[in-house]
Amino acid sequence: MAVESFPHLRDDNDKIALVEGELRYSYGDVNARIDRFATGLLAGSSDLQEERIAFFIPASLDYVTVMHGVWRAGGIAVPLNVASAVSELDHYLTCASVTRMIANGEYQESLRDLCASLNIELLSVDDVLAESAGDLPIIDESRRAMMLFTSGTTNKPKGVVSTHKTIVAQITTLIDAWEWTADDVIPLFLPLHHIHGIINILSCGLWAGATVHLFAKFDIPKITKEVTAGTYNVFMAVPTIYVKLIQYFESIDAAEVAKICDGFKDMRLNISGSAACPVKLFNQWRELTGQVLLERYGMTEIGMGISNPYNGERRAGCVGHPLPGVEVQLFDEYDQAITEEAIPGEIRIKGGNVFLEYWDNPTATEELYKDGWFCTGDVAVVEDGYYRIMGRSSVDIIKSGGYKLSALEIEGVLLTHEDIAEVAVIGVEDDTWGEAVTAFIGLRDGASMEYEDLKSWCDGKMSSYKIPKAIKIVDALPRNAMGKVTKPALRELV
Ligand code: MLC
Ligand code: AMP
Repeated sequence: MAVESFPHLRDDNDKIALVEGELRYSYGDVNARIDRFATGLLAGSSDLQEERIAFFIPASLDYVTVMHGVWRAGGIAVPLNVASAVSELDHYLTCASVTRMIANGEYQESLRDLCASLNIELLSVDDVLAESAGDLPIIDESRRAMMLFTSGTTNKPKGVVSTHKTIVAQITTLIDAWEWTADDVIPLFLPLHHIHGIINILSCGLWAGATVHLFAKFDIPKITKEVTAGTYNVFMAVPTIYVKLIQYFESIDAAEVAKICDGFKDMRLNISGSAACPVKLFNQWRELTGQVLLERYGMTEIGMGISNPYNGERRAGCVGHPLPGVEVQLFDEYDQAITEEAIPGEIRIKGGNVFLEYWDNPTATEELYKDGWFCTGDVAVVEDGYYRIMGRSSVDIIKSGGYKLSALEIEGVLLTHEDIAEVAVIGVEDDTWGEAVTAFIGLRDGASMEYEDLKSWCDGKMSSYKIPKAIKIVDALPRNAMGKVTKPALRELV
């Protein structure tokens, strides 16, 4: 089957699709701009044939124009984190063999040297937009559409490739499960290089014909002002955001808090995901706003897999049931399917929602597929029909404020510090971040280290959210008989 324009944007020309500050853009305007951008990208050719086009643009009309423009012209969209360090961008661009990069203004300036060194053409959105729309290719749904970088148990992030079909499956299951409609209005303040922002909010919103309010960052005063005004009826965030909202409530007067909480109370849906929502937070949010958070479970490679019901009991500490079209099965350490409740096992997933491949890395792709099941590395148990996430099989993956971080990647950077002889990074339970990056450091003879100095040293070498929140200087890291650092032993030192 072929799709003419993906994902589907309503032909309802006057309906507002996007709101950016004071500016409002109708579906008609957005559609026309995307067609002009796609035409400009094609520059006379009939199809981009999966050319990788990266973009470095915060949430905005331009972001949507570029993402959909690349899709409509037959390219692979590579949205990048605008907060990345140069060495991280170098890896993404090289790994994906990006040929063109779209960025505006100061973002473009920050990329000039890197793009020149990698021979990548650097263009602004205006450089590409054609005067008028031309013919666009018909795209088969099996073709690659998007590459998102995700950290894993390896040193460098891998490019997760989804097809048009994958993305449609990821969107449509959520449209049905969470009863999206054209009347929905949702704020989008999450970063737009991850599926939570891209699929669950932006793409579902645009597919449903809803209105998406775009924020370049999580701006609490601006967003809560709109919540008080009753602008939104759906709200989706990572647990850290609900924690930060509650912390904000503690810093403002009670009358103001009451108004904001009333705004939340009037919404039809508040969702939490990307990391575990502690039961304490679930209860606090219900007490403050009356909203029973709907917690769901997902992953870059699968979109959303498991969700508490929209209608029905949303159980604290649980992620609910498999979404329609998603097959979920727990497996034990011998790869045997677990058929009884209360026995923990690894979550494995099948379905149209599952990604195609890690870009240019067939070995990594094969490693994570067993008998057609994608192995998530997350461990869960089923209790009374509800899935409950118990943790991850790897200690080298950390979830901080919804970001998935690789301990090995952070260790790799820290090891380039001249005073560091050995280092082990773990995630330590934290009320705000879920897990806080903590580095255990063995110093070279005679060296000393203050936390603030290390933090400044890390600046520019890694995205700021990866920088350790704490360090512990140790004489020697605990190791097993094979000489491998025993990370669980480090946890006990905290
Ligand atoms: C920001 N900081 C973080 C951080 N975010 N530190 C650790 N972990 C994080 N996640 C640090 C900054 O480095 C800075 O440090 C300070 O906090 C203030 O930065 P900020 O940018 O002003 O913070 P804020 O806007 O409050 O950001 C918090 C946040 C953000 C929660 C809004 O982290 C965020 O958007 N997280 C969501 C990520 C996401 O979308 N994940 C979904 C992945 S998809 P300093 O020291 O310089 O002050 C997925 C699948 C699924 O997981 O199931 O959805
Ligand atoms: P990412 O690769 O950034 O998409 O992160 C996916 C990971 O986030 C999953 O493998 C889980 O470890 C974690 N995750 C997502 N949702 C939840 C949730 N509701 N509870 C616990 N962990 C979650």
